[in-house]
Amino acid sequence: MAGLRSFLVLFASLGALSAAQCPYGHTSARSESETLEKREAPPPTGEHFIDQFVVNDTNVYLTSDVGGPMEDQNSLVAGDRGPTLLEDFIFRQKITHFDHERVPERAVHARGAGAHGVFESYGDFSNITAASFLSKAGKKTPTFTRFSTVAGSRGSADTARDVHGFATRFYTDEGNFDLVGNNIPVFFIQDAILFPDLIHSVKPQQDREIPQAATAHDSAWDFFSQQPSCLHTLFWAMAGHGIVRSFRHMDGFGVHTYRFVTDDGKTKLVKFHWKTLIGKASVVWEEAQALAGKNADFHRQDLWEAIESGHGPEWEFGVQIMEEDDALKFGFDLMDPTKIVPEELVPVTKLGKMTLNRNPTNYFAETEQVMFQPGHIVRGVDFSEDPLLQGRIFSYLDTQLNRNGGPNFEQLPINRPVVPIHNNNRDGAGQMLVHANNAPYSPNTLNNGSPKQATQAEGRGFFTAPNRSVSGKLQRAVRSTFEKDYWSQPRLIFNSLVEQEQQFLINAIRFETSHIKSATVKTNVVKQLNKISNKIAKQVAEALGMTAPAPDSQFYHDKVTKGISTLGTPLLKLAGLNIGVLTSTKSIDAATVSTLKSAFKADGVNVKVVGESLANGIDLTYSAADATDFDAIVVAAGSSKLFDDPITQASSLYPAGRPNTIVLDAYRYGKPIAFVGNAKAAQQSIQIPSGPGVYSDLKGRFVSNSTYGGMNNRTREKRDAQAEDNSVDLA
Ligand code: HDE
Repeated sequence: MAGLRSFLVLFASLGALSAAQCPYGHTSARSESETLEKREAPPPTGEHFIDQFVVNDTNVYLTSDVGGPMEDQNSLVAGDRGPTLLEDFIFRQKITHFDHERVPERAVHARGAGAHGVFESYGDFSNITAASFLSKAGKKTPTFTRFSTVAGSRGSADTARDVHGFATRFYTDEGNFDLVGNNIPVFFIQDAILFPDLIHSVKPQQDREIPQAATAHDSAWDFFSQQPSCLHTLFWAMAGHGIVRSFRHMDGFGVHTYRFVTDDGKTKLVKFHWKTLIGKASVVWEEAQALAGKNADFHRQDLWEAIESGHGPEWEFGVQIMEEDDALKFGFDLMDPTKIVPEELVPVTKLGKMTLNRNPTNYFAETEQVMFQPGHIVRGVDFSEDPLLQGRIFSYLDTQLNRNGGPNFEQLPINRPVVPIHNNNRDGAGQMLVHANNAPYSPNTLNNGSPKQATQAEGRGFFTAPNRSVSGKLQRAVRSTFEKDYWSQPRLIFNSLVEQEQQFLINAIRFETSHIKSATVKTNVVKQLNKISNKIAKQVAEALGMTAPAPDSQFYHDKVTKGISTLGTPLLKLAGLNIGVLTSTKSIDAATVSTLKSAFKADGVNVKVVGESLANGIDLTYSAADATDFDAIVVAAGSSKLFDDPITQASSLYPAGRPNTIVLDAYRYGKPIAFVGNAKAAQQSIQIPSGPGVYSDLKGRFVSNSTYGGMNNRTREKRDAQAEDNSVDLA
């Protein structure tokens, strides 16, 4: 069985506060000097800060909202057949609360899943930032991360093709820092004032609210083709980054240029990066579409299960560091969020690692009520003049007020920082604190001037970089320093994909644009694409039945950059991936099933064994299993009869041809498939050709003749060289 694990190696190459420490300091009096000094991270009590709010309903009586024990299964009625009485406070309380259970969903990024984690700093980075969570090697800071899609509503499918949100809150010992980013390093527009236009164009059509969570319609492409700043982000989304295998398999980006500020006020321009330590992976469009119907919770479930199984996802956190004087040095303005700084020009400096290790206890209380804001920053981090970022600083606070109906949402358990809050903000709906200071204003003498003003020099206050200055006349116009070239970088992205990914990207645009009805929009789209690549424009035009345009070569070039391709980058880990072993319940025993599973355990790979019935330790029946359940499939010895003739050999225990469909779908979705022992006959009967991604049985052993999913040419040589060592003894 040791050999079985090596199949996985090949597969990889293929492709807290305790109750006494309430954050608001109202249960334990802290001295003033204590709150003004630099504070250490919450002590490692072994408890998570959220635990103090968790309600334990074990072995208790039901109570009303105000505490009295009671029963709530029958309403209070008059007589045997009479109406319900207004007096029934129990009924009214229960129903009223239910009627108010929902809050407005997020205007964008409504569909998401979140998890707690911990960030660990790799070192003392006080030479570049005063941020306390980066002040010491090994320093740990609790985090909460929410991943999302953008366009769909709260109940939409996870695998909609879309940009993905990657928002992380660091609960630092100097307050909360939110990095509200995406899995794509650029954005559609350069100015926040265009955001409502962008979102109105991609959201469902106004009259019929169709299509849900999709840009394959006229208005989206009308906007994209009229506003060519969209093309760069669009190209990332049309490549695999729009249909990720899981949240774990994607990178994250702060998108805007921010600033790091040191204690003595020196600044650097920085771009934030999250780099997945599992490796990037995406699904193919056919599978994404199937998943949208078969398992709308695919990403949410994957995240949950990875954490529950102890294989919580990890990312390295890093920054590209640039000098203030370099803002215009790269051929575009660093304040322009539609441009990447290629890593060949400015490499990413790794600062630490985040591991997600705890699922929410309550989705609503944590994931739904977490209120991220780009305006949540800490000493050592500062904004930049990026007009998109500037607008976001306003929008997120505004939207949180709308979702919560008042300003006290920062006091909710998931939003409150792990350090005490002292200020003169008062009252409002849902105020949860009892402020004792009778002089809630500054300056005051009645409370000895407290809370005192914390500044750069005293009390470790937040401060705005002293280097920032502006001059010039007020204007309402695109920044003159913003590059008018919207086409070179999308071409850079296209050039940097492997051949098969390039075709996927073109196919994605073909799919989307085939849904456009307006001839004008179609023409405009092809014109824009032609400025990026004549090859793309021609292929899209062909599908739309249009005449291919002549090359518009002003922005054509052959440059490439790293970090773009998904298929060209091997997976780094297998933890949390699923292998389906198709077998026959009749020919396998429980001991073999259990040995199979433990052979994969060390790599964190889940094996699900599929058979006709759930006898003998089988996990899934052929009726319930689907190719979308697995990252790879092994058709095991003993199952060949099930494949011989999909009609006549069909068992009464599953629909005709079901085993064949699973293997064929897996093949179409580009998943590695292995045929073991006498299952080779199954390969012939289903007529799956040997080739990339299909492993055949040779003398009872597997030998790779392929690459991950048959889609990765660039790493093929390396992998074939490994094949000898990675042969597997399964038969
Ligand atoms: Fe957002 N965005 N956004 N956005 N955004 C929201 O805030 C907005 C932008 C991002 O998991 C909203 O709390 C404007 C860029 C994420 O809770 C809203 C502009 C990036 C999330 C809003 C942008 C993002 C949001 C809706 C143009 C990547 C989900 C609900 C200037 C850097 C956070 C909410 C979560 C959510 C506004 C552009 C990422 C309406 C005006 C660029 C990950 O306030």
